[in-house]
Amino acid sequence: MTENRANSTAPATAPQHSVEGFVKEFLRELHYGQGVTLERASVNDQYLALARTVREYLMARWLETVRRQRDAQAKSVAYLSAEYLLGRQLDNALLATDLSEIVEEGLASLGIELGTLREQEVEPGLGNGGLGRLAACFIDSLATMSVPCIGYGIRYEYGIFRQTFVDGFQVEKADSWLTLGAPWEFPHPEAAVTVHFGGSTERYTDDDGVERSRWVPTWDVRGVPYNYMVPGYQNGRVNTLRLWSAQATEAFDLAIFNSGEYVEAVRSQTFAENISKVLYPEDSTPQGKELRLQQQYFFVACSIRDFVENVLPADFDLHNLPERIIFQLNDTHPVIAVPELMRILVDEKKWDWDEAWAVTQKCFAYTCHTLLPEALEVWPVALLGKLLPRHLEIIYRINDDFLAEVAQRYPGDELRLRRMSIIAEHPERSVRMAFLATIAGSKVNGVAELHSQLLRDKVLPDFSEYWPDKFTNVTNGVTPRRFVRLANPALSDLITDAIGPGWITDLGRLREMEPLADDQEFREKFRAVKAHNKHRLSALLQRRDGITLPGDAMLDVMVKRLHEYKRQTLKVLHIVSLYERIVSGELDPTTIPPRVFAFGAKAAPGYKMAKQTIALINHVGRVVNADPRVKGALTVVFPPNYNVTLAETLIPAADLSEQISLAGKEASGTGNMKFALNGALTIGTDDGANVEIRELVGDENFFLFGLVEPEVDALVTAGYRPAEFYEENATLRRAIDLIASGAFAGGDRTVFEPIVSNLLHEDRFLVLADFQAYLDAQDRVDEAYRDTEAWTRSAILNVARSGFFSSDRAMWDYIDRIWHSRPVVSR
Ligand code: GL4
Repeated sequence: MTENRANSTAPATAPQHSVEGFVKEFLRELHYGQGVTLERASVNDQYLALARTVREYLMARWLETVRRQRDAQAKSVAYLSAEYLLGRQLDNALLATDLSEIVEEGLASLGIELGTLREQEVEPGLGNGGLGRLAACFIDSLATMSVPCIGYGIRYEYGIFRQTFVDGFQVEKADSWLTLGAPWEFPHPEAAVTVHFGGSTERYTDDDGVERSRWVPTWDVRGVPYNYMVPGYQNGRVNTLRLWSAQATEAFDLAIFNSGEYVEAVRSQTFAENISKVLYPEDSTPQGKELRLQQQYFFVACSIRDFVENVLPADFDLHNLPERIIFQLNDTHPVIAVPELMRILVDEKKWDWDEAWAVTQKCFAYTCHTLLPEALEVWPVALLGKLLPRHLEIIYRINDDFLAEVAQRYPGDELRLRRMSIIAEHPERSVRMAFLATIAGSKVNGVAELHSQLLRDKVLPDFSEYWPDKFTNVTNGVTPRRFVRLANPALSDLITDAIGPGWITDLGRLREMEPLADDQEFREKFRAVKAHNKHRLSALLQRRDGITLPGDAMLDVMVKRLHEYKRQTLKVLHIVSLYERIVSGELDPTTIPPRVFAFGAKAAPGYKMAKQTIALINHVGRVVNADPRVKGALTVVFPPNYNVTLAETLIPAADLSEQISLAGKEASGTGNMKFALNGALTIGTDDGANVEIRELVGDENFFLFGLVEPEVDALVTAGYRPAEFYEENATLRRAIDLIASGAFAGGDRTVFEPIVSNLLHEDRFLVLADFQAYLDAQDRVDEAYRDTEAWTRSAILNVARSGFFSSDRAMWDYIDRIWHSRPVVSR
């Protein structure tokens, strides 16, 4: 289905919402869609037929949603994101259509277990971590809120790599998520768009005698759109996610082929298709590679053209564009969309520059997702000029005009001009994409209160001084559908029994549970839910990885990308320290609550320190788990390939959520929200959204530790010397020495030497400075956990007070503060 301009015919009718209706349709799909009989159908056949059947239930709603939105001429959000970490689709679609029970029963009547088919789905891992998952949560919320939105992105043939461990070291495998069929996508080759690259620009005089520039590109690719349904929760709405796949404009050169040079003949095809071949597995550290810039331009050029030519009516006056669209830039990855829209308006539509700029500025808004300086994208001028010469010219002009304005406001302030220029001169001449986004965007937002403040004060201070009103905050959120209702059915039932089902679309209503924290019977039920979720996790890990979890232990979980600033190393030091204190006889293991330490983390394939840390966790785990002296007290598990699917079972089982990044480094975090909503208590620093979680759940229900951002700043400015902490703290010294001794590497001192020496001599993220505070906080955790009733009370309050972290709320904030769009409710 494309949102083309043809008059909509009457929408199709969905199959009957009954067991009978479902079974009939399912068998029809099996027979005529898959071409097999029930007897001969493989599990994959059954899964594909099921997915297509469920899809049919959504189809009429999809067509209807598109029609309504078009008729209403409503303002749409175009969410431009290089990543969408969607997770599995089947369950979400069943939930949206309220079909779960019907399907379960219908399949059972055919002797098929829904659970088996569910397991067949490979999740589309088209994102790295928080940023990509956030995009998926946002489009879920907008659909549920009936707000018109098109998600635009890239249909990577290979998503985030599949992680395996070989001798504890990460080994990456290609993620072939499309191999067994892709029943959720709708390719539209007929709606393909051509995108140009390379070449040069030239000056010419147009028919009206006006001097103009134009782009003379040298090569092109086709972007083929693949549509995905984004169903709202039981509201009859289905929005669209449109991902672009790159194809060659000409399949191959027949002349070369005929001369027998087969490989050479398809070279251009391979070249073009490479653009959407694979997701860059970097998170918070962009790769300044040409292919990445190609990906970025490819998908935004396709998306803008699609919106202007296919979504808007043919006679639409683009001067009114800001009334119909807001392009939300998900970090800097899609920022090249700014000069692209200018190019369309100025070069193709022949508008005046100022006229085009006035419209463009109203069409974009920019979300920054980081604070790490190395994560702020810059493109070398040489590279950008080679790939997109006209865009570079446009960027120069935007910069000249902007700097002229600044010079007027601050006469003689040369330094300021240099600081604010889109073009950086050192270490090489390059384009600062965050500056371009800030200058072009109608609004700039950070993703948690603290982050937005640091963004204003530290990352873009000149800009926030220049445009104080441009800057705002929208604290991130997560979708309660996937991360509570689907991931935690037992808790969902308990909540619904207590306060009714309204919380699923109005998460603030969880507050109504607060008094139940004091109800002993309710607390017992709540504990039963946790125990049930632990069993469910235990069964999954057994099946998936052959990992056995001990029966009754505190589940302490740290899941997130492996990054030094997130400080998985601090967690390891805690475990090693406990282990060392037990085996040295200092600590009696029977005096602490038994704990399972669970990790999940992928490291960027080129990030050596991160990969070493993964190996260290695995090696520590191996030694600890095999040592009878700590048996029962300490267990370390690290299931490979942490992804959305695993998160959905792991998070609901957790007792303790580890959010221990160095203050001032984690922009927001969203895992932290998922844990709190599922009744885990947080041990965390004053960082990102942890700050707001703590404010909401209350100090007494949160384990805070560590330096605060100004202290971090002061310590670093004064000259931080980690070795001093090592020398002054015997517990820390013994833990580090144990690692250095090779105890976790079969006596080999060299294996983890880089980690040890990094900690002692560099320690960019102040692990050693926060070590003692972290241990003290962990002691408080142990103490609190011993009081089962009080712990449960805190856990319930975490759930009840975390409703703010719904992505629905985040979307309302975007609407209020940035987009000024509204739901389409009329018929
Ligand atoms: C991230 C931040 O690191 C993370 O704190 C934040 O929650 C997320 C969504 O806003 O964006 N930025 C990058 S890059 N990857 C992320 O996960």
